[in-house]
Amino acid sequence: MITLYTFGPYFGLPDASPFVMKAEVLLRIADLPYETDTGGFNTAPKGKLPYIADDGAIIADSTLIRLHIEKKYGFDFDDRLSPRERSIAWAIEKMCEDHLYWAGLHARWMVDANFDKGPRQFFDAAPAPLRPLVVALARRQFRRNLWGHGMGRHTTAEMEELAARDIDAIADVLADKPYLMGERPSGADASVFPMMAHALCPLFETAIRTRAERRPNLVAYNDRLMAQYFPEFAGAGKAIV
Ligand SMILES: N[C@@H](CCC(=O)N[C@@H](CS)C(=O)NCC(=O)O)C(=O)O
Repeated sequence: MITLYTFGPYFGLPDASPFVMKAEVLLRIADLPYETDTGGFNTAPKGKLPYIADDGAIIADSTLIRLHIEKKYGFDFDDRLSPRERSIAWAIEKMCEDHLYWAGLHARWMVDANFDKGPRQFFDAAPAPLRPLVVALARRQFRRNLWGHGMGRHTTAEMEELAARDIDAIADVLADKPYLMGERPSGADASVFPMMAHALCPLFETAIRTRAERRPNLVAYNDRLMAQYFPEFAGAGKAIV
């Protein structure tokens, strides 16, 4: 049995991390049985979640998990796609993960109002006297990560403008199809849907959310895939505001 190490549900979403949601959707698309464990962060081999344990093998990183599933279980997530479509799907996925994600991270971790109703709760288990220090150190680390990536060097307005292009690109590629690349889910949906679920999370006030809400096909896509892959969370995000 595969064990998927997760953060667990937060903010009315199946997981605090879109990458963990991605790993879970990949496992569900491939129809592989798995269990989840929220106790693995401190021993995460790359200091991040998700990772999986599969029959003694540890695979850290959602995309490497995908490659593992493809190789070990002979499952091709993109079997219906042409080489050109596979390339478009890969490019959109990586735009989400390596560009849009970082703008969202800034909006959630660096904007006090969002941080206070969101990520601050990750530290609730820290001893009360130490908690302010732990929170400050974590936010400083995230600020450094944002700077290292490069997104954090932009002004808020610049980040929002860049993220808006991402949102519009996703909406335009999706168009009126049920899934990003057509009538059936492909590997990119495992990534793009969780990114949209996080972008559209009604708990947070962000320009990314506003931009995504302007695209009805994105909102419907998120609702549809949430109902398909995490039916227990369909509508849950709306209920927590
Ligand atoms: N490239 C990784 C990214 C995973 C990632 O960024 N995970 C974040 C949560 S969204 C994390 O665990 N961050 C913890 C930290 O940086 O301390 C993947 O695809 O799995």
